[in-house]
Amino acid sequence: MQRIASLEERNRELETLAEHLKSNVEELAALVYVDALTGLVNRRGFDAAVESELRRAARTGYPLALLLCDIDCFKHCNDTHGHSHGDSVLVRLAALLKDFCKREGDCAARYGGEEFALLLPGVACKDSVRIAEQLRKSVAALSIAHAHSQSYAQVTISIGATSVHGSPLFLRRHLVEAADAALYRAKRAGRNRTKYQAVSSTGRRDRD
Ligand code: GH3
Ligand code: MG
Ligand code: MG
Repeated sequence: MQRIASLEERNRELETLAEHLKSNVEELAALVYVDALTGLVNRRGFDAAVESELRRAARTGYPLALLLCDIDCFKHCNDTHGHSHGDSVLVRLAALLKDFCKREGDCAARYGGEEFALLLPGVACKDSVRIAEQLRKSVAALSIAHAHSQSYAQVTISIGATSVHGSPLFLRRHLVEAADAALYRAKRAGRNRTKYQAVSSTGRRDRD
């Protein structure tokens, strides 16, 4: 009798341990998608979000916009004010980007070092540029010191915007390449601006 009671007790302990283990595994799995510095979704999480939203766009026919944002002359910012100031700039911009996630499915991600991505389901061309400009102006309005920036006294970002209308033909690559090309044009044109590049499976169209 005593042996049965002790086995039951042991069983309960093992069940509790298994529950802890399961929740730890779930927490770890979630962390795989989180950027440690900013708390935003990381590149891996962003890739998963884009895949999922492209599938949803193809199902529903709704548009999907992507803004790629890159801090202007950030190397100079680090060189002038130090790496920890640079880190705090990244944290502040990440918080701002989070504020731009207003609807279900909106996703702000740290795409790479000083690059961020904003994925906006249901947003088409014109609105993507309008939101990008709001974001760009909000960053400038933070007035974060950036003494060595080429022409600006404060931290600024350049944005490459793109959007697709739901179609099974669009791949993550199509979306990212168009946004990246637009971002490149924004940098070439002098930074602290937004450029839009449409993406289609048949060809590309620029809009200045
Ligand atoms: P551009 O306007 O052409 O984008 O110029 P840039 O200086 O921003 O671009 P560049 O690629 O030359 O430099 C990116 C800098 O971003 C260099 C790197 O030290 C910094 N950076 C990347 N990740 C981090 C980070 O986690 N923390 C800090 N403080 N700096 C970072
Ligand atoms: Mg960059
Ligand atoms: Mg940069």
